[in-house]
Amino acid sequence: MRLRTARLDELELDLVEPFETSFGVERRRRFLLVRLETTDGLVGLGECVASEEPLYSSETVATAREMLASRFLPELFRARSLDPAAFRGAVERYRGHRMAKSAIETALIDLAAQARGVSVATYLGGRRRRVEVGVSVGIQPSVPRLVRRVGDYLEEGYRRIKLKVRPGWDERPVRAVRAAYPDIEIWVDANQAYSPGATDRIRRWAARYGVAQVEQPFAERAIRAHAELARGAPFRICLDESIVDATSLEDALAAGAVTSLNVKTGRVGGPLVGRALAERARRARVPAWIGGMLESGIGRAHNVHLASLAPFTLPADLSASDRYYREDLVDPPFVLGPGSTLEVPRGPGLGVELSERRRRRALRASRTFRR
Ligand code: OSB
Ligand code: MG
Repeated sequence: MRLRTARLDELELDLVEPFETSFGVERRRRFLLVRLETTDGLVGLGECVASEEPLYSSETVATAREMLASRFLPELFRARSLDPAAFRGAVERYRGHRMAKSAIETALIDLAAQARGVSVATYLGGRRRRVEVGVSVGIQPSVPRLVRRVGDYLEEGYRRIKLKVRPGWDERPVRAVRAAYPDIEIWVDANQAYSPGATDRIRRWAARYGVAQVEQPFAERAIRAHAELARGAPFRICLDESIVDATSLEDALAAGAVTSLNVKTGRVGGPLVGRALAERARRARVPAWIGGMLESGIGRAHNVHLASLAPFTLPADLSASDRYYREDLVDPPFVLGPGSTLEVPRGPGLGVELSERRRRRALRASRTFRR
């Protein structure tokens, strides 16, 4: 099996509502889709989670497009095999650009699973048929609006609520949500918005309102500050942006800075590394879970397959398609099932179909590469 063509689509989808975090507001998502077609007619798909602006991380749609076109796709055309692990090895010497690498690795995993006639989940070693999920709720225009929004999601069936927080939008909204819903599981995510001086205040309000998990309050490199907050805390400290590879996880574990691991395949360079990090965390008794980047159905499908693996024990940031987009790119769309779960598609490969009509409608640019 060799690569015949690679296509890089740039798509744009409107979000059903703006998503506000400590680093900005997103109203639509512009992203790259990688489509690999083999000489024997198989098609593998991968989504790149880089955003237009370098706010969550330094990668952007433009840097990913450039690295895919000039380095990673040429590397793949030269390769003697389309094995995902072989590709990983071939691009390891290029530093960073993990989201771009992951877009190809996911497409290769889709191909490899199809070649074996199994689902991506089975290919990766996943056994669950349904994965538990929650919802990530952006910063809202007012506290009453937030409480209503959370109420809507609970009514839809989501059981775990993650609130985006930042200085000035933390204690008040968390207190109000806790007062309105005394028994729900509340997580918060600050996307690096606090300075270490805020440690005592965060510890106080998070403990008082029964927050189960505080995600990435401090800067990506601030391992000591996260360890300080974790000391004796009655909630988990989750690292997202800080963990980009095996070394950063090892250092965070040794420092006691991480008691919950968010795995995003884009951030760590692909599902193979993501799986290894979750297994490493499990040996340290640190639970892992799958994070989200507002993916379309292609990226979501990859994430749902990965979430079916044993070490991912906490509910994922993977909501139903209609929480993000009016019309998802895939058929069938993801819908919320019993017990706040999404069903793992049965495959082969991703087990969902890319709608050609909706792809065309969302398409802004496209480039095809041939051997
Ligand atoms: O930090 O988890 C994050 C979305 C974009 C960028 C960063 C994050 C998020 C989310 C959304 O929290 C999770 C989802 O896709 O539902
Ligand atoms: Mg996060």
